[in-house]
Amino acid sequence: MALDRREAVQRLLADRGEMLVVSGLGSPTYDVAAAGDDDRNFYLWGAMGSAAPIGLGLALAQPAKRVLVVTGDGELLMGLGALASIAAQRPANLAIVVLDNERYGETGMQKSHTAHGADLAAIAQGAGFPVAATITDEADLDRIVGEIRSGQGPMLVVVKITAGEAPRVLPSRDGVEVKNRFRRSLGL
Ligand SMILES: Cc1ncc(C[n+]2csc(CCOP(=O)(O)OP(=O)(O)O)c2C)c(N)n1
Repeated sequence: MALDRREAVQRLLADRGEMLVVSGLGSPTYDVAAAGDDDRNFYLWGAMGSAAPIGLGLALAQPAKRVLVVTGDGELLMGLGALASIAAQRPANLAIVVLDNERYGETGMQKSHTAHGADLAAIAQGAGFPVAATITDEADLDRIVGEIRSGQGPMLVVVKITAGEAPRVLPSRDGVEVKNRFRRSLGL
């Protein structure tokens, strides 16, 4: 079983409050934009492998805010070492959601390592994450939304999604403006 990526992200971000969101390049950035543009979204357009470490830095710098990283399996696979750093730092306010279609969607749907058995939740657990899970249905998604809002992290949630391509929704590609408005939203 697997979820629709747009519906899953919509559900994750509905009534998000002050939550800060970092999106991994490609489809996760489009999914987060499709759920509604927001000054508190920090969209990545490149820097593959950097979404989780950027989330870590943000969570440490803004301990009073919840930080959610929404990224892809391919993106996370490029920077797995970050999971060990996150576990070592233990930011309680950080959640990572991996939209796992077992593919590199942006570049032609080539199979990623998760299609060959790599288990990202098990890897996070092995790195020392106190909370790591894989979900495949809406009931689990509903349960996990509350955890992401107020549970004790760091947590990593793999959301298995279908491999279909959703229409692209492109937010601003001006990295300086995205950064500036994100900082302004924090009063910086
Ligand atoms: C260092 C680097 N290598 C490769 C790419 C090309 N690239 C962009 S997105 C992407 C696939 C991302 O896959 P995933 O994170 O699983 O997202 P999906 O679109 O499948 O949801 C790749 C390979 C890149 N931008 N940077």
